[in-house]
Amino acid sequence: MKSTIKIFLAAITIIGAAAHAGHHEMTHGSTGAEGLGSLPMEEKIALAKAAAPSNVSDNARILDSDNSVLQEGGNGWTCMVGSPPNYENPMCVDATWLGWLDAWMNKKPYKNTANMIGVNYMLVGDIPVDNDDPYNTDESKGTWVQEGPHLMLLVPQELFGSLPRNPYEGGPYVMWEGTDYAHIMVPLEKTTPIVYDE
Ligand SMILES: [Cu+2]
Repeated sequence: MKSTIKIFLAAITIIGAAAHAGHHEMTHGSTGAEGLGSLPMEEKIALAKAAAPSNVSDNARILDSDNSVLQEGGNGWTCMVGSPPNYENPMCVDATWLGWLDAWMNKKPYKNTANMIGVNYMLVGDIPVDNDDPYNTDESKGTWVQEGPHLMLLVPQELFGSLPRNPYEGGPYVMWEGTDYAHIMVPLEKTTPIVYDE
């Protein structure tokens, strides 16, 4: 599992960098080209833990962006520091989501066989994502969204029901409909459309 998480983190870094390359920094508060890459370990741990409530993250395993373990955990949760250089997308995930992340990053089929829903906390927010296509990095096509604080839920896809597939309709919605990686997004704040500069 370690190596697969590492692949995931490497790939999400690439996706993040690609998304940023086509996206003007002003619209989502970059800290600059050098970013936060040289953050002390304690600050990385604090950033990762900020993705979830403290009763989830205090005793979680904490992973750096290169998959090194910054802190061992003991409660079944894994918090990840997010993508360098700016670490805007830390997350805290359960075991079900670890399986999903492995499948997504390695483009393997995925089906939730855990017999329980999966919960993923992203209380800090995320980088821009195409809601239509999990692997699209071209912001000139697709339906791009950048969530603030949100949860992501894995449930059997039959249970998506009539939830919106449009991230801007309001309330929970389905991300990546029609793929194995479809999941429910639960924004905790109003979703503000991304503003692109000319
Ligand atoms: Cu999502």
